Amino acid sequence: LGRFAWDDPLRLSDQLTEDERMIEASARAYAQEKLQSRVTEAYETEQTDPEIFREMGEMGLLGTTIPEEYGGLGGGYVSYGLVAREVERVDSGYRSMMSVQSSLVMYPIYAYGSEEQRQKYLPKLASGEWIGCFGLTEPDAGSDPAGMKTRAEKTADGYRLTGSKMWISNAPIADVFVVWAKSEAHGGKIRGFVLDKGTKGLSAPKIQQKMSLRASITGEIVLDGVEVGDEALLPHVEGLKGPFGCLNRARYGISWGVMGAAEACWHAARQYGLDRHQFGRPLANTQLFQLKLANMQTEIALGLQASLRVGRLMDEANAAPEMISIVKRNNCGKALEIARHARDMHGGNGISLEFQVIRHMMNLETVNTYEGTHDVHALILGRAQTGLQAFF
Ligand code: TGC
Ligand code: FAD
Repeated sequence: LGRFAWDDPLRLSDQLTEDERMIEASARAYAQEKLQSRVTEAYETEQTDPEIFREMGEMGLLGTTIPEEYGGLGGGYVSYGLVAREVERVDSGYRSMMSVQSSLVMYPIYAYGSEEQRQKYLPKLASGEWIGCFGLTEPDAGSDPAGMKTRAEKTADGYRLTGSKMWISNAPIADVFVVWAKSEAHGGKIRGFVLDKGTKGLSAPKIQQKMSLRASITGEIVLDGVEVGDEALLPHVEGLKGPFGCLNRARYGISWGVMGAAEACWHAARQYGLDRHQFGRPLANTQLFQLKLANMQTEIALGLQASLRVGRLMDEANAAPEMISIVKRNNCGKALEIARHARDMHGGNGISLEFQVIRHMMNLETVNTYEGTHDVHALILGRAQTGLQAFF
């Protein structure tokens, strides 16, 4: 008979390589030793510490899949997923900071950039010396990014960008801005541009009063006739497949990350149920409590197996975007449900930041929405199996 571990029921750890286990262990050590102790205050006071990028860079947690010659770790997608899970076990906002930098800023510069752009940006982004952000969403174009209004006009030696981006992670503290705009010189097709902080006409005001993802700063990007040289254009991609190529990677990472947040909630609920007595016995000694724990254990074990499968296929360059929609959508939805149950199982204490679960629950509301909402991924999957477009 095989061994059963309650906290690793399908023995995910047996399915990892030695290298993957090492990366997982160092990400876990960093997250638990350096992030866990500051998250409650950061969340409460809505503070993002830019130093975290430097620390993550030093630990090799930025650009896990980017080749070593550009400062990355040269690792695979399963390793990247394991890092996301460990960081999000502490807070979805910290994972957001990491995954925007890795998948949405370093990846497009690596995959679509010129050699000069790679040399200029990637090592400093990998070390965390520079912070990056990714501007796709606009005030009037969220689920439908093809409806973006931001435009790039050709000038004598470059481009002039005008428009605004909304809900952009890291933007107010960013040094490097990857932004997507419709370029008149390219027949109105969407093109990517890399902008440097301090360029005239570029600003990124902070979005205030967020009740979710409060440890990760979010802003607008205002492009008020920003003039850049030709070298700011990402030369090797055109159309929506540019930003979507980045989103495939970030969405996949989220599918692992949210399982980390869900595990934190599940473990907290289990421990709370063992410690807290009502009606003369531990809460965990009731059938309803155990049913909820069994559901959490099952959904997390299945979700992790699914992400592992997609990660292995990504490492073989053999994954389809629809597979990523399945794991992003399902794991986010399940994680949010688990966090809501864990909050309930903590009773009144569940609404206090001290017990962590409400922070995860609030964060997961965002994660269920960004990078394609739960329903938008359902429409992607509906289209893939019926051939019928139901977005409009
Ligand atoms: P559609 O006609 O489906 O596609 C247009 C072009 O794009 C290509 N494409 C993809 N390429 C690669 N990977 C994918 N996943 C792709 N999906 C589509 C497609 O082949 C086509 O190429 P071509 O060459 O034929 O032009 O486009 P649509 O306009 O009908 O799209 C519909 C929809 C809903 C699927 C899509 O727009 C969508 O996914 N909407 C959600 C938007 C979204 O995810 N935004 C995320 C913003 S970034 C963010 O949230 C970061 S949060 C980060 C953090 O803090 O962690
Ligand atoms: P909408 O698209 O207006 O959707 C509203 C509701 O309508 C949703 O329930 C949606 O599912 C539903 N809906 C939309 N279309 C349909 C349809 N056809 N059929 C049925 N229902 C539909 N974006 C970036 O570019 N970069 C970032 O770094 C970034 N970071 C973010 C950080 C945070 C904290 C948040 C909250 C968002 C971030 N986003 C970022 C934006 C995010 O990707 C969008 O919020 C998301 O794509 C949804 O767009 P929207 O908010 O405009 O909602």
